[in-house]
Amino acid sequence: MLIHSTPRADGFSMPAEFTPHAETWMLWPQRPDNWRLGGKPAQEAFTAIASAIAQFEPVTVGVNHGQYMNARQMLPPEIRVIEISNNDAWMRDSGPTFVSDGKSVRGVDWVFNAWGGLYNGLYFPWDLDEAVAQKVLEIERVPRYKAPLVLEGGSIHVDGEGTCITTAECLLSPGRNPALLQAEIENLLKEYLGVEKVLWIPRGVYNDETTDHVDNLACYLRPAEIALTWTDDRSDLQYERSAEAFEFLRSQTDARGRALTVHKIPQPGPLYITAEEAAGVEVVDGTQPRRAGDRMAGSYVNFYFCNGGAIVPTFGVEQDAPALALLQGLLPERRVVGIPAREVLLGGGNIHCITQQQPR
Ligand code: KQY
Repeated sequence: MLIHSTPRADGFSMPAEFTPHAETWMLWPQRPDNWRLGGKPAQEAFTAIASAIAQFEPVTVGVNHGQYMNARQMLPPEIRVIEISNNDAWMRDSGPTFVSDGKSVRGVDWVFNAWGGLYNGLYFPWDLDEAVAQKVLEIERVPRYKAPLVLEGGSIHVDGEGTCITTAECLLSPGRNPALLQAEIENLLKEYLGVEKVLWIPRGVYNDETTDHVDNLACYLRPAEIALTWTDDRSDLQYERSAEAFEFLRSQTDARGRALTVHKIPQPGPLYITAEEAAGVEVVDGTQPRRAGDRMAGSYVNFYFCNGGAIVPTFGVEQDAPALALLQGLLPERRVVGIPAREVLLGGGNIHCITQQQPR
């Protein structure tokens, strides 16, 4: 059911990810021009991630028709597998953003254009992705708002208490909403997320193909507390970006007037695509290339909260164990679970990007 008002007008807002979920939604990777070896290693990684989340809450995975039997056989039986046609597997971005008034949930269906449309989008067409949010909401019989804004879920985080963080690099990029002024975009965020204040971090993670989604750079651990991907190496291309985000966030207050505590989470690597990995991806004109030697936008901050847990990407590098220990120390009320996710990173994102929470 389509609603013609806005969440804010109706008393709805986006709950923080760290509050209780009814379930988690995911999609299934298969396109051979993004996932190496026909998607098989990514499918194994997605299976491990979905299985880890399913220890904490119900999981539904949407798959294209031709992958139904494969996904059904790979995923454990407690995970619901249903057909949802898609162009690629980023439920955070093509899926709905759920909003709540404390009694019921509704969904926001943003305009999706593959992270930049014909200007700098990552593939064409994206028509199947564009319909994913509506299908999820129809399946759940959740009323839908259609937002007049190109936006992906990975480009926003909220504290659930009136504040949204995003990056200017992403939301003001020419491939998204070139006809809108920053103040107009901010107003639409307030209307459709039900927030009162938007904090515009300048940039995200170096070489992030989403044009700097905030979910790869920073996230809320709880209200007024943020985790930020970090490096102490001043010669690293990420240093300036993280340092400016740190200074910016420390200079701000949130919607409730609180100063922000910012925790630095050292980045993995730097991580680069190997020749073997690049060779496994089909080259298609107009699709984001995967070249040997290209730096990947690896980050531990791209993790996912689920009921009682936090599912954190690991990369098989020396920074993994300290990062997991650091996050466990910052989240003592949860079980922090590390899952190997280099195969997800090779596709251009990570665990947060492939998941979407439906609040309880
Ligand atoms: O950062 C995200 N939310 C998604 C990454 C998408 C990458 C597409 N290749």
